[in-house]
Amino acid sequence: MEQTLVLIKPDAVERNLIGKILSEYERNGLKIAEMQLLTASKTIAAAHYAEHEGKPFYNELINYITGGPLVAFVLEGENVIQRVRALNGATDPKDAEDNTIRALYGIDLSNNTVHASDSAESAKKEISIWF
Ligand code: 3AN
Repeated sequence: MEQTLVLIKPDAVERNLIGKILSEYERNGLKIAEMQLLTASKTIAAAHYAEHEGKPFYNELINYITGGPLVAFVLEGENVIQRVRALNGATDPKDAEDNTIRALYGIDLSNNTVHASDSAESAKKEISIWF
């Protein structure tokens, strides 16, 4: 069964949105295979966002993702990578399609509430970083 790595990011945990966001995935038939609540270390954050190193928003991204507790989990199901990206919506909440998680709960491009792997290759890499 295909797997993907999802984060409920610090902005969402702070606003007590864990249950609402998990229920979006669960009511779409996706199964939680692993899950943990943690505050990410700089090492984990740097590994997760390695592709963004050197970009103008990199330091802000690392400070944000390590700035409070988040929920990291593995979801599984048929075509789960594409399905979770669709449920999350566009990266920038102002561009996110109606009723997607980022349209419902996202604040801005930095505080965009959730992360999900964008390919089978990144899912494999990200699952090994977080679990
Ligand atoms: P996604 O999380 O949808 O795969 P990526 O990988 O392009 O998006 O970006 C990773 C994270 O970096 C985004 N979730 C967002 O928080 C942040 N980000 C991306 N582009 C920008 C930008 N231009 N300015 C500030 N933050 C950004």
